[in-house]
Amino acid sequence: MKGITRRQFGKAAAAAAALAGVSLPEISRGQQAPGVRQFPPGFVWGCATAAYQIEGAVKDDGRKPSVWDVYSHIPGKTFNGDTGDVADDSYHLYKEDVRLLKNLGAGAYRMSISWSRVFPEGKGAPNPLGLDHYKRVLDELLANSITPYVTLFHWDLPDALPGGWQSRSTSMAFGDYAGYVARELQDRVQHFMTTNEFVCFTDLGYRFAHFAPGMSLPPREANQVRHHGILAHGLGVQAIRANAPRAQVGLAENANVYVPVIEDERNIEAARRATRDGNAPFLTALMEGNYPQSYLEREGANAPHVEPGDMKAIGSRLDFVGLNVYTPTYVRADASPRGYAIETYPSSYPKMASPWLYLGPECIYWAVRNVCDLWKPAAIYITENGCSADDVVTPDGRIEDTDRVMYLRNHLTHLHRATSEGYPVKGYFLWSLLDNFEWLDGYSKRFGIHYVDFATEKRIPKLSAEWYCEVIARNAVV
Ligand code: GBH
Repeated sequence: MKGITRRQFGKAAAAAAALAGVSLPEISRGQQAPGVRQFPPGFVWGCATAAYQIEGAVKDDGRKPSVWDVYSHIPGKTFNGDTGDVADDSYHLYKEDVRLLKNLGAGAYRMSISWSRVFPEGKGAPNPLGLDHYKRVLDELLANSITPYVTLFHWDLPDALPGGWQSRSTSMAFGDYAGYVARELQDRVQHFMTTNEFVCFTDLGYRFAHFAPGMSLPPREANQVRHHGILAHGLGVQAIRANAPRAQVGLAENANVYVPVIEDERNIEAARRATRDGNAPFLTALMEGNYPQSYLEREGANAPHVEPGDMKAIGSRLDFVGLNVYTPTYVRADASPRGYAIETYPSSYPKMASPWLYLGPECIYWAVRNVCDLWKPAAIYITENGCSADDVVTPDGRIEDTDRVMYLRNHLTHLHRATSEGYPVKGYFLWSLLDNFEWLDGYSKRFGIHYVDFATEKRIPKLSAEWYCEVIARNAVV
């Protein structure tokens, strides 16, 4: 990015300071200086994306439609009728995107694989051309010393699977797909995530008719869909372990993050209870290998039907828990039987450019702390964190996204609190490497640290990319 290396720059600055008779702390990679929010040595810095949001090329090399292809083409579902047909065209421009990562100095990239490229019908015969594409992408990453972290399912369910997530056989099909991909890619990939954000492909798709496939099932059926989602994860973990014994296995989950309104013992305890209770059908079930009794009682006759062996699979040991963190839910202790109450947001509460994205940077600390205090996972990654902003290109071609830098800097400051208190956070993936298809919001919401001109597919680093480059180089908040 620059004419001289950082080391040279640091030396030159130190020399200049020595001449001037002052001593400046030389803050460079791996060095601790007073007041510097330094991350532990070896901390992994990366960016995240997902297949349907960036790839385009929806008909190339034998790919068949996913539920999101179908849904985004239904008039009125997405902003402006936008679809992922072309998106960032990363299917063809992946070398350019790896170059963006390289320029940042990123050590890792979280990407997802499109199930319907690998198994166009969701099951049956694999399509070798589909996996060949990912082998090329992975080789490009590895040639640039960027470690791939691969998500197997980021919502793009093959449309051909009968019944979608209403059917238990979809969970089995996911297990088969996960095992196949893990076996084929184990020489290139050491970190696999099964699924991304259960609530988004179960409740939002099948209960609230919001995301694909747009159904509003009654509670019993919707709870069964949830169960099939977490069962898929569990079968996926087992299949990956059986087929790629050296791989590290986890998932990426947007657990609700409960932040104590006041940081005292009572409210901290309330946040912990809320974390267990508010994530009962998903992360809690995974971490405990059981649905909490309170969830089963609450759902009563609508509770999911569980077959023998399901909960054992669901509770499979994980090498890491990945948390996608965006926004807080504030809680306080109260005298109710459950012991906590959720605060409502005042209308003046600040938000980023998406209406749901309330700004509360301490949520990243509490996401880590609540999960670690409750379940003591071996390792945590922040698998997503980032924000939308109303980016504009200035006449001289710059994107001055100071609001995104503010969002990120504050989140990293609170993440630093977690690492400095000894919580086992191993890495951070910024959402997102580049602007992309933001689901129902189409191309109207930009989350990238690289701006994409969707007419030309030109990528331009934003101020936030410059900032993140500096964070990575110093392994510290800047
Ligand atoms: C992540 O979800 C996704 O993993 C990623 O694909 C996505 O691009 C990124 O966030 C940014 O959105 O329409 O008011 O009902 C974050 C969690 C859950 C936030 C669904 C938006 C819908 C809000 N998302 N939620 S609303």
